[in-house]
Amino acid sequence: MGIVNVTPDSFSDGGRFADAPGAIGQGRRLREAGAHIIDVGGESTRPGSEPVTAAAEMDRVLPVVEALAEEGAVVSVDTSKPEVAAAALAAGAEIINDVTAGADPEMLPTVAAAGAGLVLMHMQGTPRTMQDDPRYEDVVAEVADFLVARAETARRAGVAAEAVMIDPGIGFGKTVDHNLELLRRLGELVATGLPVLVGASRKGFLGTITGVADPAHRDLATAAVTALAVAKGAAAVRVHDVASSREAAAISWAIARHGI
Ligand code: PMM
Repeated sequence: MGIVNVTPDSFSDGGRFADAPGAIGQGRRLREAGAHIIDVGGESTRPGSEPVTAAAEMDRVLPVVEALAEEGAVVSVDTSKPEVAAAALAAGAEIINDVTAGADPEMLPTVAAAGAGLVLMHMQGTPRTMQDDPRYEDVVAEVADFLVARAETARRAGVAAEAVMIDPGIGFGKTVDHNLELLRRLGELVATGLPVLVGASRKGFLGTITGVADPAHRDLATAAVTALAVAKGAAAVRVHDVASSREAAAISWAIARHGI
């Protein structure tokens, strides 16, 4: 899954693809690099970020969704607003990527009515405050229990069971150690039987470990996570630089497809 943030303020590529032509061009490049899904987002969820209105989000994402879907791309839209989701699905998106795991009561019925795919992500708190002091007894068990329960709720709302992916939400209300624990024990999420998506691309914990301060220079670190996630059974990774993660995934898959 390649990332196109149509936002002025995302943490790693904020502003670079803020206009529709720039974002569409980036989506095309990610497809050429081998992305199977293009994830289009119009609201930054970086720590400390403020929400935007549904109208502003639609203005940002809809022209990009329409153009890429028209060209045959499988488009997902990163939104937690049902009205944005409905408009994006009508414009040709096939998947809703909701970082709140369908918290708005209208979201799951909206996805179900469109027969669309759904990514359910775990987050503790909200983007404005989530990194203040995240705490868990057992981060992996709590994240897994939450995601399994949300997947069951989605199924009861009419979303097809095979259309749901789960995502531990790396960096969303998690310390560096929480992120590492989730990756180390990713097998426990895979063991739920639900396809797992991992989104670690360019995130802060990679900089903490490597010392690489500029998020745009964290693609090598990201590819290392991709290799590990694929070896542990992840179904997909959400990344800014598709080419490097494709290579890492190909090698990891060649070695580990029968388990390591
Ligand atoms: N991370 C971000 C935004 N959306 N969606 C999913 N499913 N998983 C993630 O880890 C995730 C996400 C933040 O990263 P960005 O600002 O670079 O898009």
